[in-house]
Amino acid sequence: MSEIMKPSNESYSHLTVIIPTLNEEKTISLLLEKIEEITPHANVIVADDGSEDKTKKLVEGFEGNISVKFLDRKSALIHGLTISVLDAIMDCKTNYFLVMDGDLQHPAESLPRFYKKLEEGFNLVAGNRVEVIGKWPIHRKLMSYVARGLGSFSLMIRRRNRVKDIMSGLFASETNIWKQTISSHRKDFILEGYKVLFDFLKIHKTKLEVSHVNYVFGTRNFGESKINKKVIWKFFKSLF
Ligand SMILES: Nc1nc2c(ncn2[C@@H]2O[C@H](COP(=O)(O)OP(=O)(O)OP(=O)(O)O)[C@@H](O)[C@H]2O)c(=O)[nH]1
Ligand SMILES: [Mg+2]
Repeated sequence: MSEIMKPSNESYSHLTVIIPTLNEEKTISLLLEKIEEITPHANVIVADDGSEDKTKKLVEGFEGNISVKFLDRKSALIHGLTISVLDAIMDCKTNYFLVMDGDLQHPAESLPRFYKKLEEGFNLVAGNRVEVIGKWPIHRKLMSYVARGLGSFSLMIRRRNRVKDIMSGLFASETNIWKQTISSHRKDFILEGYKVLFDFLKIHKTKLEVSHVNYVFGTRNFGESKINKKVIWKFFKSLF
């Protein structure tokens, strides 16, 4: 893995923030601005599955002093949140990466806390939603709660590494560990699914040093949710 950059003293230059997107024109520019402000010199990969709004234009036209790459998956054979994240990780040139949503539901302000834990030597730092602010319909709350419990149980009976909130899409890790697992087990991930961290933990057998960062999750204020019944069903099937 010689292409991996050595950590430098420049803050956050060895971190790549991966943002999977599908039509996030309303929030992506503000998110990039926040990342630039909060984690200067970080790298960003926007893994886009063929947005039909201005997401591509806004990302490619972003002017700032962070490196922002638009990974255009428009003509990819398989689309999905998980495969977009996996492709971005394989493209990642830094020691560490962090995955976050593009709709401002994950607080960019928490990024330094993830980074600090990676530097302390943790292999995996998982976001843990301690509160949801805004209105979340009761069925979403229930689904999240049940999925969280079942996901954790599923990992426990398999004797795998576990995290507190398996449904959180906000997490950070060491790039090499993931590259190796993706290279050897790509077909075992649910590529069209949306719980990439759960898939990884299910597949990855070696012990990891895991830590957590608590955060407050916002409900979506802009744009539309892309989570549909099909991906939810696939996730529940994958638990067993
Ligand atoms: N590349 C890619 N990104 C996706 C896909 N589906 C969703 N996303 C992005 O993944 C992130 C999470 O998707 P959301 O629709 O916000 O899912 P969610 O946060 O669980 O649901 P809401 O609370 O309703 O927003 C967002 O940045 C989306 O734009 C996809 O198929 N491909
Ligand atoms: Mg969202």
